[in-house]
Amino acid sequence: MMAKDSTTSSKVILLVLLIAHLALVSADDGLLLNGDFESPPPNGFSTETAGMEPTVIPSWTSKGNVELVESSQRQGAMILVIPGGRHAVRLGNDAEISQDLKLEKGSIYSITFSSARTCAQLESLNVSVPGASQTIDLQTVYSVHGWDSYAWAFEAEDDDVLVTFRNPGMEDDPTCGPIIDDIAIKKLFTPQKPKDNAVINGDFEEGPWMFSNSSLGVLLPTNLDEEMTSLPGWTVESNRAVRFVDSHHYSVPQGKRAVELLSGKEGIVSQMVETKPDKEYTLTFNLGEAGDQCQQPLAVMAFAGDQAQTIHYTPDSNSSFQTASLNFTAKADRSRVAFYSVYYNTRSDDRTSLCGPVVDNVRVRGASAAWRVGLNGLSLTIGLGLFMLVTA
Ligand SMILES: [Ca+2]
Ligand SMILES: [Ca+2]
Repeated sequence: MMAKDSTTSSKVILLVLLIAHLALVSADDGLLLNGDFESPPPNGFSTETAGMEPTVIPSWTSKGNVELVESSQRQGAMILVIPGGRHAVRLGNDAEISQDLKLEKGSIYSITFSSARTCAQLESLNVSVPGASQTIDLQTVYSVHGWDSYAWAFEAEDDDVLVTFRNPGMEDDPTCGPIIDDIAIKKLFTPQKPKDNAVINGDFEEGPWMFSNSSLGVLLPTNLDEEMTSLPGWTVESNRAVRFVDSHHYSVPQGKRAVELLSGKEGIVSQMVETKPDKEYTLTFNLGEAGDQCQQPLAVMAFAGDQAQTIHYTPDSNSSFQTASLNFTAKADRSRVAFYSVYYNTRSDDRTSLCGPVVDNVRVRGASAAWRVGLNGLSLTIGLGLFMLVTA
């Protein structure tokens, strides 16, 4: 009897631990509480009372003209764009929503969110936590659906972090303002640098949260701080974003994740890699197509140290990617590796959505002694062959 009781109680303890563990995990990675704005407010969803009284949004604190909007809701002649499900939130002039997150002090997190603009004017969205903030320009709509997902990274200064989304705009029409939906968070870790590769996260497997239905990928906007990036190791040094894509919705050369380059030379992803001055290196990477009906031709400009080369996408008939390489001699103890799309590509079906070449599996390897011996051996053989040809 005693034995049975103790087995039962240990099972209960195990179950409690498991639930506690699951609760911790869900608090860390994935959708924020009511991050999809589908939880009904105390008085239910209603567009009747919109603007009459402050909107109560479960799990969120709001300030200013914040409105829960519904799919099929009209604004003038236009039907509002709802990125996911049936509901989203719209921020009027200077309005904001915020939520307190329990995080781990000192860790780096990436927030993924979807946003659409409602008016033709320039709209932007500011996302902030104590000590960090970024304003994301919504002027460029990258997809024909009228909304995009974005990611933004920050370091948690405390265990309690208030994340705020604010519309910094002051439009004449107070019903204008960005729509937000599907807000999720992911704790990032920086992969170790592999022994035979100077590139960190060269396979792009570590990155921002992606929903399983992220059919539009996640845009990574300008980010000049290499420590605070949603794509560990990499920076987006251009005005325009690059797209993080997954293998469930796109062709990815290696693993489950890769980047798709957009907007021609306005979308640049780069990394400073450790090198030894005067040493020879080879940059290799996979160049592919995303399988999103992107209009060809596709090509990248690849940079490695002081070398740059245009590489056109010309794969074998039954492959969606090829391997390209570029040799360089390092001039310093850090060398820049960078990529941008040579062309400004759009999808062939809608001719509007931005697309471009996919880059994955980026490696920078030093030319090893063994490789040089091999090369010398090869040139000796060729030299001998030539000598024999000449003397024959
Ligand atoms: Ca929603
Ligand atoms: Ca990959």
